[in-house]
Amino acid sequence: MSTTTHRTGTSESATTARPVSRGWLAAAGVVAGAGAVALSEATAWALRSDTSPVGAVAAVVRDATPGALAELLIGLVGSADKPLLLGGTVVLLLAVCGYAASWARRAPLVPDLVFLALAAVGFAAVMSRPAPGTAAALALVVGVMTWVVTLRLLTGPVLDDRPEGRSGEQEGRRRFLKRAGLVVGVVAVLTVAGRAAGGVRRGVEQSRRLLRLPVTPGEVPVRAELGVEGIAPWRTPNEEFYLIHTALASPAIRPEDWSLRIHGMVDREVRITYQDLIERRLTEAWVTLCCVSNPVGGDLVGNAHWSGVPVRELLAEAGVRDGADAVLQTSQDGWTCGTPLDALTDDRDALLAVAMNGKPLPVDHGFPVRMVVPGLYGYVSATKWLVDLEVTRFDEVAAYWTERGWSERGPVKTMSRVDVPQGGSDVEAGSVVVGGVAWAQHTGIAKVEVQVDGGPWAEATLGGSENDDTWVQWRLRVDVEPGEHEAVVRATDKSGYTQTAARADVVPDGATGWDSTSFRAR
Ligand SMILES: Nc1nc2c(c(=O)[nH]1)N[C@H]1C(S)=C(S)[C@@H](COP(=O)(O)O)O[C@H]1N2
Ligand SMILES: [Mo]
Repeated sequence: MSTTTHRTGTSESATTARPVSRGWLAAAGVVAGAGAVALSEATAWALRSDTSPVGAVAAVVRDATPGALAELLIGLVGSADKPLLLGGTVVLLLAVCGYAASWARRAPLVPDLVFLALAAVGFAAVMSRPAPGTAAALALVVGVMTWVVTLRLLTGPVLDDRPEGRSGEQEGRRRFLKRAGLVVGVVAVLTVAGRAAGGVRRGVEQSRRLLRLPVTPGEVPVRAELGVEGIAPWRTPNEEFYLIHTALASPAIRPEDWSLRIHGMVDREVRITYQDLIERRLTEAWVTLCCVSNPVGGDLVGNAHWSGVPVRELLAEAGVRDGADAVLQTSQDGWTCGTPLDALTDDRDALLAVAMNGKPLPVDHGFPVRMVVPGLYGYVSATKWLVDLEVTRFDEVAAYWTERGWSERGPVKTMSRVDVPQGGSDVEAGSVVVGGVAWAQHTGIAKVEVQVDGGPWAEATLGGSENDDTWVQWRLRVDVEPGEHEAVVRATDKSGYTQTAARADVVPDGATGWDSTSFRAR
């Protein structure tokens, strides 16, 4: 009984009497902050070569610096501006981390809240850069987790109640230094690993840049562009082309390591290397690709000039056996889809594509080889990082999205979209141009009609196109009085089908319904 009383007394006096070393807490914050930044950068580096949270913040700082000041600074430091900018950003970050951690005893929540705020700034910075991607978001999550764990690990010995006096102090310091050493070691190993993984990606980017393929960017057909500002450009630039894939990090495949196997219900198995493929006669075609998950009015659709080898030629060499009706495609990262055999063997431009708009496929769009099939949604046809084609039967196929409730067949549904006037915008009363895009790949768009404020349907002017596999732009001049207005659009394809007004969700086989825009005329 007396022992218990004694212990309690000691511990209370230690808590109140021992002076708290804010310096040690700040040191813990700097080490934890450095660890968090390093692992966050290493994650971004390993997953993607072009996004870095610190780099993004530095870029925002750069863009926000008034031009004259920036010039003055660059004049002062010359070409050292970039390292200085990055270094300055890191120093500032660590200073904030140290200061925040020095509050760990008096206000234990402050360090974590401050770090979360820093991460939020990083997130905003990353999102403001072109092509942000999930990798950067994941990198920030890794950073926050590293901070939370290492800060507790390091402040533990400093915050621990222990007997007052020199020996207690020394013991705390010893434990702090031991743990700091451990943190630095683990972070260093993981950072090196991250950089090594990133190095592979950079190697692939490098070989991609050095490739010289006999391909062209294609010529945009005359009158494809109707010259209306705000309508999506007829050719979607590679950097703006939507991205959909299940892979967390895009597979990094060197062309010399790539090969495609064609097997299953065939007379002879075919294996083809990248070199074999690009030495064949390459076919080029404009094809609009769209995602089954694209909602009415959505932008998961893009048009590009693709170069590649018609897959029907390779299937013919393999010799497709009777009874087959499907091809199971597999990517290097294990994603699969089932494609109707006839879409790959009829006369359409179903390509094993190696280039997009005249450039080797971007890594995120499937480098070195992907499939593109006009008329089918991407989830049943457009395999990126393609490595395997198995000729088979639909009743034997289990593919990634069909196992998750999406339809086995995915022909593209006829669709139209209004791009201008933008929803919620103000325009001048009088003559107003309504415009957008419409697509019905491999069937073709026959006409697009617009209805303003429930009035009669009026036929829009269509832009040119080269084939029925791409979208078309459309435009219509309408007269509007001052006030609120709504314009609705619907397309009719060359089979005579007019888009239904009935709204269907994207699951299981693509959205239906009419797109519309509401705007105000002054
Ligand atoms: N390997 C792989 N290929 C894939 C996918 C994927 O998740 N993994 N997604 C598909 C889907 S759903 C679509 S819509 C298209 C998108 O192609 P893009 O990212 O080049 O626009 O790729 C298809 N190919
Ligand atoms: Mo998709």
